[in-house]
Amino acid sequence: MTKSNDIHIAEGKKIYFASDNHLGAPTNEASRPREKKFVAWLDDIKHDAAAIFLMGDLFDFWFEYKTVVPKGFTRTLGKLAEISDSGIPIHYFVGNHDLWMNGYFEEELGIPVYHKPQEFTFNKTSVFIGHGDGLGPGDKGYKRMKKVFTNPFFQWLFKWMHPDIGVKIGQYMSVKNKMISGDDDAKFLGEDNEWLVAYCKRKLKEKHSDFFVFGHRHLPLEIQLNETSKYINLGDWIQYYTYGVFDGENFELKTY
Ligand SMILES: [Mn+2]
Repeated sequence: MTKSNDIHIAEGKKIYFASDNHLGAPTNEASRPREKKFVAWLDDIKHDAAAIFLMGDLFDFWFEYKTVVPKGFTRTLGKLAEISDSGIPIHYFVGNHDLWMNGYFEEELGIPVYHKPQEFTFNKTSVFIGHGDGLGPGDKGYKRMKKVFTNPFFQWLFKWMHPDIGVKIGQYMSVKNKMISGDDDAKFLGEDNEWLVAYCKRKLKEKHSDFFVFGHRHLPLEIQLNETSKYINLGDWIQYYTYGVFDGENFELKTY
């Protein structure tokens, strides 16, 4: 398992990014066509991928018990295993819908899982990467909920519920109640009101990054932050089927 934040892109290779598949929403069956499309995309990109970044909310709800994980998503997990086993590094950033990961991706798939944003260097380009939830100003209700969701005691309590009940509650909170989602499916608020733009601009005052790449907004966005820094939002695999590609020089947002 590669856990270096320094990735070399060989000639002709690329780094791919995708986020917000929300597999399982509204049901496993209903999201199956989206899952198949995603697996076909993985199959296409594996030929020239130097690395793959999956940036959260792959699952609409995911919770790992000590010996149990939720049913479903077999095609995705199988494809990720195949690609990872072939030696292509995959990096996973948890989203607000699947932050309850606890070793399964590492052990089963050889995929490192990050719970916080990280800066990576691709050749000479610095890229700040994260799911994007709970960053910047606003979304106070979600930030309050996130404290509960990430609290070890509440996680421990939840774990003791029978998984058939626990996962049902999780799915309910995710699909119907929107308690887990927060503001993540809002419309474009304008550059001055996009809280991830505000977050990036604040970060830039401390340290330069060439690119900031996030998911979570479900909106494909490319916003120039200053002359040398750009914020990219990856969109989603529900409405847009967008993904990011970095070839060592240029970052492009494409549609599958
Ligand atoms: Mn999200």
